[in-house]
Amino acid sequence: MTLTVTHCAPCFQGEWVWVDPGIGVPIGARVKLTDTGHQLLVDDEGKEHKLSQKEEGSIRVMHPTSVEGVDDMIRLGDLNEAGLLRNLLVRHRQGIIYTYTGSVLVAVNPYQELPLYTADQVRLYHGRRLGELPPHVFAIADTCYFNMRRHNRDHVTFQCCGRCSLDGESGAGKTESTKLVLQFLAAVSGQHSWIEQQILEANPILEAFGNAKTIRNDNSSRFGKYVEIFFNKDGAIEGARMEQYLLEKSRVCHQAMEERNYHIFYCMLAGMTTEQKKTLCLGNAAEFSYLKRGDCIVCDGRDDAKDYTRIRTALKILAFTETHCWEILKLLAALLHLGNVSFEATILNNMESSDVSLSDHFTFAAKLLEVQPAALAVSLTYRSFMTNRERVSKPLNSEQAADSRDAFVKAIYGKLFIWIVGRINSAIHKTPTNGPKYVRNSIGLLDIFGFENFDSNSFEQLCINFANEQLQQFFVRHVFKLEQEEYTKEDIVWKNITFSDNTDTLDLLAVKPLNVLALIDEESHFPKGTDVTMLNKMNRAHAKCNKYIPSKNTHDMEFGIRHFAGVVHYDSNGFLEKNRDALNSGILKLIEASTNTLLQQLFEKERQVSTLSGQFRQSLDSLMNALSKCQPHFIRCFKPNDDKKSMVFDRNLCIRQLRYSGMIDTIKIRKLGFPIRHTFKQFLQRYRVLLNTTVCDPKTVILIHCRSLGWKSIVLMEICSYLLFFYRLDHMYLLLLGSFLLLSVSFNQLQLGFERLQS
Ligand code: AOV
Ligand code: MG
Repeated sequence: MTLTVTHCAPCFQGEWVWVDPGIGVPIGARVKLTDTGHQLLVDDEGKEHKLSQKEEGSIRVMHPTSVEGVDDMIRLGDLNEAGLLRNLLVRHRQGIIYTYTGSVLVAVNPYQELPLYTADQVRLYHGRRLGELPPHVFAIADTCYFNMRRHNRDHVTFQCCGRCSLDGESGAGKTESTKLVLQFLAAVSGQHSWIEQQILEANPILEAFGNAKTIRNDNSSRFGKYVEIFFNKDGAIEGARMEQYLLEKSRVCHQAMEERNYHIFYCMLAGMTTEQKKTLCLGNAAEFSYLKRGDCIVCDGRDDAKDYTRIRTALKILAFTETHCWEILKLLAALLHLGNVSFEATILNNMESSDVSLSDHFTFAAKLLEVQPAALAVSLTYRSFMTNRERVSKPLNSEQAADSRDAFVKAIYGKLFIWIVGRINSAIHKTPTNGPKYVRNSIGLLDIFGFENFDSNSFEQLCINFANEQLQQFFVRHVFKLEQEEYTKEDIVWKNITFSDNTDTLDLLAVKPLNVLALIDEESHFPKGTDVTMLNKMNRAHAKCNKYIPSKNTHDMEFGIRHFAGVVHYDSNGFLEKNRDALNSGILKLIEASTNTLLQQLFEKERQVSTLSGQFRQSLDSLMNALSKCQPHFIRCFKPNDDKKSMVFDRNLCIRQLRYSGMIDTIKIRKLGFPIRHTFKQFLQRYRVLLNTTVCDPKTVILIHCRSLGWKSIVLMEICSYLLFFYRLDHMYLLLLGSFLLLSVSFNQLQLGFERLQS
C-alpha cells in the first residue's frame, strides 16, 4: 500500500511544487501565474524560475505533508531526500528543532536559547507515549525511563537498559542533548538527592578538562563519553558510572589557528587568586606558549573566571579535597612552565645533541614536578632504551628534545584526565551493598566524537572513524536487520530492501586476517618496525580490497579507507609512535624518583604494556557489548550551518548529514513496514470494540477471529492499524470501519470507504 501522491498536472496559482535548481536535490517552490498566463516558480529561497512548455507539463506537485511539514518524517508523502530536507527546513524556519523519524529523534541545533527545557516541559513530557506530544528530546528521555521501569516490573532479574546514542557533526548538539536527557532523568526520578547533584556536577569538570574551543564549536568535546545511570527499583537515581574514550592529548601542546587549549588552563589563570598564582609562578595566558599556538586566548561568550568558580564548586561536590585541587593546579602549572622550556643545539662526541636553555620556567617546572632539575634536564635531552644487555642513552637533538618534552606533557595530561574521571566515578559509583543478586536498572548515554575527515588525518582519526563505523553498523543493524528479522519471524511478507551496510569496511579495519588495526599493532610490537614497513604491509595485504586505497607510489605515505561516510586519506607518518604510546624510559625513571604524590599516582599502572589501539579496541568492545544488550534509542544531531547562526539553514551541509546518518534508508524501511507494533493484548484492548467477543486470551481471540472472518478481516485490521498508526485516527473511524465489517461489505466498497476517509 503506497500513499505517495505524485501527480503531474496543470498547476494553479499558489500551488506548491518541486523544482530542481541544479544543486542535486529538488527544493520547494510556489506557482505564480504571470499576466501573460505563463507559469513562474518562486522557490524556497525566493528565486524565480521560468519554465519551458515541456517543463510545465512535468512539474511534480508537492504532497500536502511537505507544504507545512510533519512531526514524523515517516508520514511524509514525498518520501525522498528532497522531502526530508524540506521538512527540516520548513520546521527550522518555524523555529521547530525536533523531528521524529519513527523512534529516531532528529535534533537541529538552534544556536539560541529556547524556552523548551523548563520544569513545566519536564512535567508535560513525563509519562506520555512517544508521539503524543510534539517531538522533543524529553520524549526520548521519558521513553528510555518508562521502558526501563516497565521491564523492571516484568522481569525482575533482567538487567535492562535504555540507551541513548547521539550522533552528529562537531557542534551539532550532542553534548547539549546529553545534558538535557540527564537533566530530565534527574527531574523525573524525583529525589533531588545528593547523588543526583553529584552526577550533574560531573559535567562541568569533564568539560573543563576535556573540552576546548575549536573552529567548529566553542565547547567541543575532545573525548568520547559513555555515562551509565543506575536506578533503584523505585526508579530513583542511585549512582552512575562514566567511561571516557581517547582524549585528544595533542591539543595540550598544539592547537590549530583560532583554536584553544583545554578550557581549564584559561579558567585557572583567570580565576585563581593573585597569591595562588604567585605560588605557582603563573602570570596570564599570553605568557605561555602552549596556550597561544592557535593565536586565540579569549573565547567570545565564555567567562573563564566565572567558569573557574563553577569548576571549583563542582570539584568540591564531587569530593575532591582542597589538597587534590591544589595538586591538580600544581601539575597543570608545571605543564605550562614546561611548555616554555626551550632547547639549544649542541654537539657531543660528534653527535647532534641538545641542552635545556636555562630559564625560570625550567626551574619552576622542576620544582612543581618535585624532581631534581639536573635529572629533568637529562631525561628531556636523552632517550634511553634497553638493548639485549644494557641500558643505553642516546642524546637527542634540540627538535627531538622538544618532542620528548611534549610527549611527557601529553602523557601527564592524559593520565590526569583519566585519574579525574576515576575520582568522579569513586564519588558517584556505589557498588550495591545488597549482594550480587541485587538488580538495578540503568540508562546509558553515549556522546562520542563524530566521523572526522580533515585535510590531514592521522592515527587518532583512524581510531575515531573506526568507532563510528562500529556505531554505524550498530545503528544500521538495529534499524534494518532487526526490522527484517522481526518481519520474517512474524511471517509478514517483506520485499527485500537494499541498504548500505558497512561490514566490508569493518572487516578491513578489524576483522579479516592481517586487518589494518592488527597490522599496525603487530608492527608496533616489532622493534624494527617503522611507519614505512607498516604501510608496505598494509598495501600488500589489501591491494585487492575495494575499501582500501593503497599509496600511490613508494614515496607516498598516505593510504585511504572508504568509510560509510566517505573516503578518508590517512597520513601514516607517526602512526607507530602514537600507537606505541610509550614514554621514554628515562622519563619514567624520573617520575619514579619524584616526590610529587599525584604525579606518582598517575603513572602507577604504567607497567601494563598495551598499545593505544589495543586499549581503545578493548574499551570499544566492552561498549559495543553493553550496547548490544540494551534497547537503543537514537538522537541524530544536525548542524544547520557552519557559522553558529540561529536562522541559517545550509542545504548542502544538511543533505550531507541526512545521507550519512542513514536517515533516508531508515524512513523508507520504516514506512514500508509497520513503525509501531502492538502485542496481542494491546491489540485486543484497542480493537475489542471490533471483535465483539468474551474469550479472554488475546491471542486466541485474534486468531479465531482472523480465521473465521478470513482474509477480509485481516485486511481490515491491517487497514485499521495502518490508519491508526499513521494518521492517529480516533476510535470513531474504527467504529465506522467496524460497521463495514459487520455488514460484510465487499472489499471494493471497503476500499472505497477507505479512500474517502483518506481524503
Ligand atoms: P557537539 O557535542 O555535537 O559537538 P554541542 O552539544 O557542544 O555540540 O553544541 C554546540 C553548541 O550549540 C552549544 O555550545 C550550544 O551553544 C549550541 N546548542 C546545541 N544544542 C542546543 C540546544 N538544544 N539549545 C540551545 N543551544 C544549543 V563536538 O563535542 O564539537 O562533536 O566535538
Ligand atoms: Mg560534544
